[in-house]
Amino acid sequence: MACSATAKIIHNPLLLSSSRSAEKSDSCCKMLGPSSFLGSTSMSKKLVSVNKGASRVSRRSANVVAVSSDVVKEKKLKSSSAASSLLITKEEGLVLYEDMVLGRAFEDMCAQMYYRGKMFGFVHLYNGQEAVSTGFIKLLKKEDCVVSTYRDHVHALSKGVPAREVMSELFGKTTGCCRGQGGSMHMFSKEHNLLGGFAFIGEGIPVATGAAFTSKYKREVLKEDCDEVTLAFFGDGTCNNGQFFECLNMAALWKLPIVFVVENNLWAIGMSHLRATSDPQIWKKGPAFGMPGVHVDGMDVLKVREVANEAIARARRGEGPTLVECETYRFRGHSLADPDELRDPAEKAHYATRDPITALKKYILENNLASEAELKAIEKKIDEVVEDAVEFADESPVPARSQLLENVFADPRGFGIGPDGKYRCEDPKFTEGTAQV
Ligand SMILES: Cc1ncc(C[n+]2csc(CCOP(=O)(O)OP(=O)(O)O)c2C)c(N)n1
Ligand SMILES: [Mg+2]
Repeated sequence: MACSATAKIIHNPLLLSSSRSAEKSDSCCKMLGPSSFLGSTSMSKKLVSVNKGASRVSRRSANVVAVSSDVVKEKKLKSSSAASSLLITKEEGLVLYEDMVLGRAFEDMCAQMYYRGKMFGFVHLYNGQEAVSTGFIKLLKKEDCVVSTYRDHVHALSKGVPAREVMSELFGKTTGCCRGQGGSMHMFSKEHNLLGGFAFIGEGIPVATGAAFTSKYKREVLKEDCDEVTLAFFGDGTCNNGQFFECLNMAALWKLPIVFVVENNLWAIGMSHLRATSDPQIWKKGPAFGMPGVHVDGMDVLKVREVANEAIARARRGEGPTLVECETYRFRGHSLADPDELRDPAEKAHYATRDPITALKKYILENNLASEAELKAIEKKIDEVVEDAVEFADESPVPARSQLLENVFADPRGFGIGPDGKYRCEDPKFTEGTAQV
């Protein structure tokens, strides 16, 4: 099989069903030895693509594969002796570090505020998964779109929604990015092209596919100057949902500019990924639809970034979608209401040692990209940003009761507005459930 010059990270779909045929015949695909993928000892083999052209696959640790990009390889860092092997500049490293520290500090503060009764409903935190959000979203332009899930605060922050607006949304205040009407699971910002957090799993994938279709339509039919890309984030559990497959099909068929980013944290609430899916290697489902599938260590922001760079560039060039499976881990329970008693403490301890922020810090310091003092200064700045966000949210006004039924797609004559023309929610008994509705 010949490697396409453009499909830098593609696998031959035909070879995926048979590891033996892959071993024999493909010069673009290579078998790696037994992998401890997803903590499973039963998963014995893994296919990875090797591009013989500008791109290459590197193996920097036992079971991790990342695809090097031209962009990264071209970077020459003159200030350091080991410059040519560095994956990031100082400026890039500090941007990544700041974004990840912001994500972590913000979520830790959310936990405090939730337990103090400042937030309502379910709140799902992102601790541990920061390398995925940062590794992908920090490569985007403002015009590019992001679609998230209920675990969406950090995606919003990475996309540039101010911490004040995200915190206020969580507090249900008018200054929130959805005027307090969305809450934790429904972050949205038109300005930042954050097309929503979605509470139903898989619900965001068709929305993202539609956004990518819009970009393609603008470019090819309306002849607009548009190379926008959409990133769809979702979890491992969601990949067993039909919408995932339908959208992979459509995106591949129409070569849409989208990257499907699976945040495989090994669990769907209390259901282990290994128990829930016929083939735990989600990335394999990309080639089945004719698009590249890549597995990357989602606890390493630099590896995520390399893969993201390739996939985003491919989408921007009009070469179609990519499925990226990021192997990651959440450091907290499914939501703040989850006692998190089902996951093995040994598993949690293992991933705790792979904290993506600690790993990036180590890389930055060991490669003299920045000093300890510079990183401390970033941490201090972020603490202030988060404190400020809380103060801002706390002092912001709650929405008027009349806002309660805005954007509700139900006939207001039947429910929202009474015969007197007033919103029924204005009736003080409305929230007690005793109003005459
Ligand atoms: C359509 C639908 N079915 C069921 C649920 C209940 N539910 C909420 S979270 C979740 C697990 C999702 O796991 P995963 O996709 O791995 O995401 P993670 O929470 O690990 O980030 C389920 C089944 C839902 N929200 N939507
Ligand atoms: Mg999961």
